[in-house]
Amino acid sequence: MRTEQPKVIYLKDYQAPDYLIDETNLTFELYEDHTLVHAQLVMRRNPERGEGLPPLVLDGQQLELLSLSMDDRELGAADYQLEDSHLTLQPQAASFTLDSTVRIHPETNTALEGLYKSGKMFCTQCEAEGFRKITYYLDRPDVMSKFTTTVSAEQHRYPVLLSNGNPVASGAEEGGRHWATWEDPFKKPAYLFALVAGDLWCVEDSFTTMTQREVALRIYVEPENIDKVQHAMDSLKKSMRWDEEVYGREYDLDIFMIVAVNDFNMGAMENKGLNIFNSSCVLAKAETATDAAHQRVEAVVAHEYFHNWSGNRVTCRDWFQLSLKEGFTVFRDAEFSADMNSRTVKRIEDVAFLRTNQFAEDAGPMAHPVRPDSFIEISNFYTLTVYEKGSEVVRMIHTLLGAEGFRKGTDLYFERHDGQAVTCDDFIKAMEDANGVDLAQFKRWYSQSGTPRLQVEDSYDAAAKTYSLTFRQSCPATPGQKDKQPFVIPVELGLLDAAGNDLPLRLAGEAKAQGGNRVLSVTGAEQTFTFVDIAERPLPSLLRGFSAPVKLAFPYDRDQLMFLMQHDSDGFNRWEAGQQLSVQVLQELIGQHQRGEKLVLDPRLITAFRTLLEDESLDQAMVAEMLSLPSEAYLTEISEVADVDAIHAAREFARQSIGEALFQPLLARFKANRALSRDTGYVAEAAHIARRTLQNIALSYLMQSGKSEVLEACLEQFNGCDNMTERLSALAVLVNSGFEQEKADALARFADYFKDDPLVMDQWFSVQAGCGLPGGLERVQALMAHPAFTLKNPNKVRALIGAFANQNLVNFHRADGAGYRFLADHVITLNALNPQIASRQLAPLTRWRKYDASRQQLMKAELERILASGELSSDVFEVVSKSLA
Ligand code: B3K
Ligand code: ZN
Repeated sequence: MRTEQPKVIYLKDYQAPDYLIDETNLTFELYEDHTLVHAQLVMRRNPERGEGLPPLVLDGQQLELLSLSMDDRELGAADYQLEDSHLTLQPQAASFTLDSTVRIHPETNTALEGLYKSGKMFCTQCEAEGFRKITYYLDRPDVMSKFTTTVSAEQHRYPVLLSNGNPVASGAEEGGRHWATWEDPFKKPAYLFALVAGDLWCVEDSFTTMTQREVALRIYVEPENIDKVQHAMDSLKKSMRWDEEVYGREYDLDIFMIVAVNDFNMGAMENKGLNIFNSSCVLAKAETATDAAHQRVEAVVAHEYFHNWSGNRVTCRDWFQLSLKEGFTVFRDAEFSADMNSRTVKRIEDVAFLRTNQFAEDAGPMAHPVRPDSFIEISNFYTLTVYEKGSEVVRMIHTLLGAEGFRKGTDLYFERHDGQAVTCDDFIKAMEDANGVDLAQFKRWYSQSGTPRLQVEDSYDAAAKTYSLTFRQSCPATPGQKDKQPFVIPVELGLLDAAGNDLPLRLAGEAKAQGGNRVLSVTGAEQTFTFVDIAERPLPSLLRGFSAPVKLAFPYDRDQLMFLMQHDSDGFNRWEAGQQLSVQVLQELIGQHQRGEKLVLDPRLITAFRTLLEDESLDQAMVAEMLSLPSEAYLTEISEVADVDAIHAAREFARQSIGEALFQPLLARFKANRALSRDTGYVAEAAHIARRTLQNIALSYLMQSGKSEVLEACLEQFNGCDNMTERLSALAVLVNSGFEQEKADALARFADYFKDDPLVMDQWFSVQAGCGLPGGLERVQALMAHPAFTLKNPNKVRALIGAFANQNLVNFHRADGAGYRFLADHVITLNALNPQIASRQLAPLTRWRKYDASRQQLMKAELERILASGELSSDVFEVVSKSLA
């Protein structure tokens, strides 16, 4: 826990380091009750920082300094100053070697940062500032060094000893111990350092690169998981090929390793040559992981692999530039997933996630630009804004420059900056220079926070045959930013004629039409575009593919939305029209509920859904997406003041009405798809994934009827299927039903069967935590006493507490505030155990401004209670204090 006051760090204060570390030679002696770390740092004065020898200030936290010497001269207490998080000493020459030995305690490290133990294995997590918990160092990404690492441990407990780079030597020691030395030929910042020691098994494969080099691929897991690795290995090979084909990027070491660990604060980490993964993002087989989990493994394996270029070879100068690697890499992994699966479905999923979660962040107290200009705790800035909005910003560059222009830009970026630590400006500069364009105004996406609104009006002049669209952009005030300058907003669009075809698009002043789909660049606060040769009033299809992360408003009526749902040539916008229709209908129901009126569902929604269900030519994955109503979280995000109970009642009523009105076509789809599942068994291909998704959505609507016929079908699926996708869906449907006995039986049997598989038990916790039936809080409280639950494992915290607070809105926001009290209690406990996880779990409380006065009071009171609860980590302190400001 910190004892120094939390300090705000500003981007404007950035200065290059005074000293550089050319070589880092580490030796770890791992024991059960402590670890010794010997570090030899070959250092020199940074020539860019001028003359003289300023004091050397090394970062270090929770380290017990045992010895320190400079150029072989032992230093005594009078030679240095030791504070909570720094060690300061005075170099005597421009080049010198510093040797230190510290004692650390990975065995009691519950924060899971630095070196720690996950179960029986040792592992590390150093990004962003975890390396300072391993040894005294210049722990900043612009200090890049060549690392050599020796690990020594008891042979029997830790037969596998890994670090970054290539293995160069190993041997046995006295007393049943052994050692291994690894050398990483690439200079890297300390945040990419990794070490693993454990009793691990590995699956090995190889990859031939584009220049015919053989790379050994190894995925290490605990022995019981060895049968769940093939999917990750396949994903890795696909990623390596894709990065060669799409970006011309080849892997650079002779070996690439992934290690799966159970206790991990996030999804995975791109350490050079030795990626460490949350086991939830590596392990997958049909019997234990859903289709969605398989896709997540594929995406995360790709993401971390892609970092080898976008992040490792070219890294960040400072942590304000985090989106330089994260936004770009999320964009790369999203395009990879789009190429491997359905492009439209991937886009729909990403946009739904962004609009629900990132837009909420952008409208809340922690709103910050894609490149933040200050922070207290950098761990709090691994956000949806830096990652997902950052990726949207890169996507817009791709849209504006086109695929070829974008590739020219990335080629120049990698060539110019290979081996360097750079900034978002350097990335943009490469794009500009490679394409001869000026992105000065575009760069506001990096510096201005908040989600822009784009209001669109149209007018048609029948006599002149012209059609005009007027765009007005604005951006709400966000913390620290009152007035915003106009953004560059790429608007991809088409104009539909009465038959639903795209009209040729010719702007006034242009010689000829440029296709039926094009991108307009909206750059002014208000801007009008006039299309000519338009024989009839068209219906616009705007922001196709969600070409910019904005809130677009155009006054469509419901019939127009139904028309777009059927005819838009852009698959994303067909879905979007359906979402807008659902939102209009649900908002009407919410109003009825608030006025105490009888709820009446607009029958047009039923008609639209019936059309989708009955058209067998449609892609089933798209049908499934289009049949999914906007989530309660999304309805909350778009409300001025969110009425939790009305939102829940309206959405449940709509689901019920759809289930009843479309019972027959839903049942027909369900039965046909379930029968196919029985015939073919589990197949991990797109068409089968689509079929299962639609089958499971149909089942959940059908269960609304409460008919015993559906219960039987659900139990048949639960008991008779051969995969987790069908089994978990059936379980979720039962859990949300009123069939108490069957529900209890199914939950008990599932837990009994899967009790030894922590990842499956996470699903079991989540399904129950998300159940919106009354009594949700009590159910979650009871589950916290389950033997499989522990606050020390982040996956468990997310599966139970996180799922409850983020997905079970009606129970979490109980009017008496008990849900808030529950969350705050656990944040206080977690603050001492694992500050990063504590601070993440806080997010739902920070959104208090969205709710009615009584809930606002209750939520604020809990934030205040956390603030007063004692010594807070900088992580929790920053989020709580900014939320209350
Ligand atoms: N770069 C890591 C995130 C590290 C988070 C540190 N608190 C994973 C990723 O984005 O690939
Ligand atoms: Zn990343």
